[in-house]
Amino acid sequence: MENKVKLGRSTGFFESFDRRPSNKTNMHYCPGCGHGILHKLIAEAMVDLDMQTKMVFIAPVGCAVFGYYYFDCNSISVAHGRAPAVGTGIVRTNPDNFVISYQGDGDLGAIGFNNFLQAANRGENMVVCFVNNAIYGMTSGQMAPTTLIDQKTVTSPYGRSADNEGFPLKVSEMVAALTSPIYVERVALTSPKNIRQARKALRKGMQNMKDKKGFSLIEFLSGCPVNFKMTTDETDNFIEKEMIPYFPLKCFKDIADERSPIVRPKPITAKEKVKEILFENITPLAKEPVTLTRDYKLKCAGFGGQGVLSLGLMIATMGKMRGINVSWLPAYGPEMRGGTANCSVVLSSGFIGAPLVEKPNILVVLNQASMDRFHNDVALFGVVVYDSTHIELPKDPRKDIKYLSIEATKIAKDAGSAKCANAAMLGAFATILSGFGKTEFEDVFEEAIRKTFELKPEVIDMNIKVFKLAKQQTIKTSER
Ligand SMILES: Cc1ncc(C[n+]2csc(CCOP(=O)(O)OP(=O)(O)O)c2C)c(N)n1
Ligand code: SF4
Ligand SMILES: [Mg+2]
Repeated sequence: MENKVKLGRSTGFFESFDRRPSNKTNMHYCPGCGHGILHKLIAEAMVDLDMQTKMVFIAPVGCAVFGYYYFDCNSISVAHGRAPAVGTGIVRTNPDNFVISYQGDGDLGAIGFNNFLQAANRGENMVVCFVNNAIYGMTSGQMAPTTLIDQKTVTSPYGRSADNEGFPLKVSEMVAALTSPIYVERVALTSPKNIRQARKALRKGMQNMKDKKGFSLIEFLSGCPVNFKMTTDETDNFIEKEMIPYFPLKCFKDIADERSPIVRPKPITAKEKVKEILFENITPLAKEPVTLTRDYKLKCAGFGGQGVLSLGLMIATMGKMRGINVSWLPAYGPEMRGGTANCSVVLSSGFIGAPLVEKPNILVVLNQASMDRFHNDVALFGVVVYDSTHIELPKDPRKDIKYLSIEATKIAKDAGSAKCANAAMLGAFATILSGFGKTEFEDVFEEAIRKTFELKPEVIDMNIKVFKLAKQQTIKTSER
């Protein structure tokens, strides 16, 4: 490995920063900022260690958000705090790639802390470069998880207080306590001596990654003169005199030599193979997908315990059996205890952008509260299907949607189990679909019931019976 300090710009950087809309020669960092120093260390190390072509630099949300302007390697910009999660995807799908998860104290220690900690705990093969400048730099100096006690920021104008905001987070100490990480060191981007140590630590972490040994964390104490409202000398002094006593510079863990290279099962990414696995136990019908001319966006709502979630699941399963994309999103929480429960279901021949259905084109309701609460959300010319055994039209019915009803609970009760009112609603749904000419689902309803209740085989026959009875009933269009 080339280890000599070189003068001039590293070839790890683009020759010209063409991705920058304005100045193509300089970085955007303020004078005296630690980010610029660390960028240089990274660029040089990735060239010297011959990792450039396989390196993926993950830029955080924070002042380093534009890191991809500078590094001549693969790069990705991610949502705030999500670098270790995206990095996990990269190294798991392409284990030969290298990932630098570059994160500030807000990005890593606040919004993204769980993502970070879980990646560390899984021992992902990556290097996390944690820039601890004790402040939110990009957003003009708010308090960070690592802001020191008594340090003034715009959101702690009297200084951080342990009683009010707790003590600054010692990230390296916490991560070193986990079993998986192999290397954890805290360094500082201040004096030449400290920068030399930072350079060494970074290279060690990167070598670990090259050897596929797992997770390395390097915490860089760094200055933000602009938001500290200090000169660069004062900033270095603040790091030396205030930060280092609380965040000691230290190698907390270095056990790479004790670990063998990680070998993880290769994930299956080939589309056809994924389909085969997903649909293996479902039905051969899935291999000839139906084409829907429009998406079905449903909301099924009622009391917890009425089977609205299973109703949604049955409908989603039908879609799955016919080879189209489906999503099923239940709403849990306090609503489950006797209050309303609901789920969103989408059936689509295309991609499903969001599984949450806010404007259903079909609303299936099993209690009055859900009728009153959701009917105003139904999309223009949409349909509300309700159980008229105990639900009435809302006080202010809309003129631009249809209200269809079936005595679901009565049908189910007469058949022997009022609990199967949801299967009666499925029957109503089948009738509505055949009204739309969507008979291609015809042969999967019963199979969907069987599949949904395969762990409760004793309820299958009754559900199918109620479904069939309901399908024979005429659905009423309610007067408005
Ligand atoms: C989801 C989301 N929440 C909040 C923000 C606002 N925001 C932008 S950067 C940032 C924190 C930056 O601080 P840090 O991670 O310490 O990076 P620094 O700028 O100090 O290097 C925040 C809260 C955002 N962009 N996205
Ligand atoms: S605001 Fe602070 S962290 Fe951001 S570039 Fe300027 S000095 Fe660096
Ligand atoms: Mg910061």
